[in-house]
Amino acid sequence: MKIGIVCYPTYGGSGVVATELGLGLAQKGHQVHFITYRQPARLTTFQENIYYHEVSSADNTLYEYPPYDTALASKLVDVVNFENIDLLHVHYAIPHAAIAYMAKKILLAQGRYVPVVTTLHGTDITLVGTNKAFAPVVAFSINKSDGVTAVSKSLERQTRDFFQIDNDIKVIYNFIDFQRFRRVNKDHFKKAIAPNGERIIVHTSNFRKVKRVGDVIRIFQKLHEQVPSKLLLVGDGPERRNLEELCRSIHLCEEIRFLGKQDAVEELLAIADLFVMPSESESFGLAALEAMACEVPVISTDVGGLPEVNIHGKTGFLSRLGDVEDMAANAIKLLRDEKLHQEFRRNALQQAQRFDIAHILPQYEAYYEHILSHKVYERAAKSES
Ligand code: GMT
Repeated sequence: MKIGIVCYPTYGGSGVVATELGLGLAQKGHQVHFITYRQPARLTTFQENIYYHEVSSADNTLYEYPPYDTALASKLVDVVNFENIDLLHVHYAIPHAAIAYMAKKILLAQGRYVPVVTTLHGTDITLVGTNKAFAPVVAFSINKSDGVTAVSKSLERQTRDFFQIDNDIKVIYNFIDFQRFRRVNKDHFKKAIAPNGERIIVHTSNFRKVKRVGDVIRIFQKLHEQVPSKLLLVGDGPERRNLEELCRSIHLCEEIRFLGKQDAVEELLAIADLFVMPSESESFGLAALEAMACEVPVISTDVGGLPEVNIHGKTGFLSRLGDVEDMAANAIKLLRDEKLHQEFRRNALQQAQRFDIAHILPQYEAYYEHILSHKVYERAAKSES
């Protein structure tokens, strides 16, 4: 198959999933064309069957906002025609599914039908989606997609709750590549971070408000009173400054390290004893899955798709949003009981294996085949003409 992938090329979960999916499909012999405004963060080396088409908005002083939507739609039309793309897979309802719809209509006017599969990742539905002003565009783009997938059952439910959806939504979970995310021995590194055998707690995110990194620090503060430990904060984002202030105000700067954006997250997870994700909203929680694949138990909230990934009392613990006391108590319980901790480590790996890319990738392939199959394809083409 020749597949065009549109995504945000940043470090965020949706960009990671889209890029890893494309790389996996290319390894299986499909031809994959990434169409984005920047080279995706995880698309670093040359790979057979992978193509990259950069979308550049016109640099025109006439406009306050460069017309990205028009630039992307034009690029899609061009790439689909020139590369003979069979199917477009766009990640995020807005703006990508909406733009893909425009490209599809233009191509249709030229006598060519290209089906569009949209994957919903969360923020487009739960946060942006709740902004009423965007709702008509989100609902329209979902309903007009030839196929729609969501990364968890929870996200599928929320999408139906928020919007008037008359299209099918197939749940295809996010996945993990065990070639990369697995526990490896990094003892020398662990010694450098925790010279006295302290426990290592890790949090990774883009430090947006919704991630509640302040709660991570509060949980750590309570844990640190009882268990010698260090906290590694990986990532960067709008809350960073406030978080640094918080660390200073509670005098824990020596114990908490801000590591910024890291490419080799798996090396940090290899030395972690616990991963903390106290998010306010999380459609799936890919970062938690990455931790679990490295045998790191997870302390998280019970929001969104997190209970589908982190199993309470088995791979970690779930708490209500904002319940810092409970999350800290769970962390202490786990880190004080070595037998329990080891058991949770094993369970975390076992649960992560359910999301092995080797199981999930064929689900996408089968879904593409289904969309391309005559029945679905012709019906959609008819309704669009
Ligand atoms: O969580 C973020 O801020 C990034 C966001 C994104 O769009 O990249 O992540 C969303 O998609 C990920 C991949 O499907 C999910 O693992 C995250 O749970 C989801 N984030 C939210 O729902 C807040």
